[in-house]
Amino acid sequence: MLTIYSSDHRFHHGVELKDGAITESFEKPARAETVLAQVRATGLGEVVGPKSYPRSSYVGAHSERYIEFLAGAWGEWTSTGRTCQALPLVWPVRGLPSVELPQFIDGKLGLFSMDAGSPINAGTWDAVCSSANSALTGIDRLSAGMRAAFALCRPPGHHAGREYMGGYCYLNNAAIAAQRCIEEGAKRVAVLDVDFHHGNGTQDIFYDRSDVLFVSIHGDPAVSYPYFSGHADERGVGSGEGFNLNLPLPKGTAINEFEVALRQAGAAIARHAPDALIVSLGVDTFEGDPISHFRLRTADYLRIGEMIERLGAPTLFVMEGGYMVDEIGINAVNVLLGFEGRA
Ligand code: OKP
Ligand code: ZN
Repeated sequence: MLTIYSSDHRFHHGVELKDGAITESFEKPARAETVLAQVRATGLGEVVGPKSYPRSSYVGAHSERYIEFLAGAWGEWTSTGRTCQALPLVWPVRGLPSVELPQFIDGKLGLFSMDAGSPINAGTWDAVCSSANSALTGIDRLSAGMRAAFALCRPPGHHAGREYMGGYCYLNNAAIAAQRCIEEGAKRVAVLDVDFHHGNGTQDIFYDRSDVLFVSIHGDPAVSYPYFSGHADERGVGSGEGFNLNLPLPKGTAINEFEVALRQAGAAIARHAPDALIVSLGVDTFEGDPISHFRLRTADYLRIGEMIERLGAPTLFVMEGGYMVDEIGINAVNVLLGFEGRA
């Protein structure tokens, strides 16, 4: 399987507010390096860099003013004399009367974010573009007839909504790829999100649309981030009603129950009969993951890959989360090996 990877991801290395203290983010450069090392060690296939794409390729999944904000945020932040990473600290929550675009960067950071989980530093925008471009390069290969490809994206994307960043995410790589696929003539696309966390951003972007089916298996939002999205009764709106399927699972879920959900997801995807399938591939469902609480084991990821292959669609895997740095490479690549029948 072809892998698309750019070392530009290293330009982004964030901080994280954890338990009230500033620490190094779990979402760190070593994650992508570990996955790449495993791609090479297993001989998964060729590794190529992403093509470059104009900024307008991100519009559609996102709004133009959000893209403009992201591209300019570091410059606006540092022009005020600050040198540390930019983080939002105020949000337009329910009841506050204005959602007008503020002029000052601190206000923009709040308007365009769901949490303080997406810090911006000098290299963030370049890294974020390389990540989205990897997904775009992957979808273009599928359009050219390739059966499957792996976009080794970092930073991840599935928490980023049409107009907001959050949860380590800035541009929604999977959604940007799905949108391009539709613009290139696909009638129907499905996005299957198997990351531990609900893909609230992807849901947000396609919630009112019937052309892109979104299916997510994740930790129950009653007890897991992002808390305010991911419940089973979120089914889509307007013509998108019935084209959003959330399958929340309890803490401690292991492969047997995960597989039941994956079969249900597969049935919904088969009914949609997509021209392409995009998999938001997070491996923070692993038993050793430091921020999640499912109980999947390394061999289980082979099985997940096999089940996804049986759906029969041209498939783009897009890397999302997974924070057990020593295992993330093996677990992610196991999905791809399982897909290729190399279990
Ligand atoms: C990104 B991805 C939990 C804090 C949650 C954000 C998690 C973002 C996960 N103590 N912080 O879906 O893997
Ligand atoms: Zn996750």
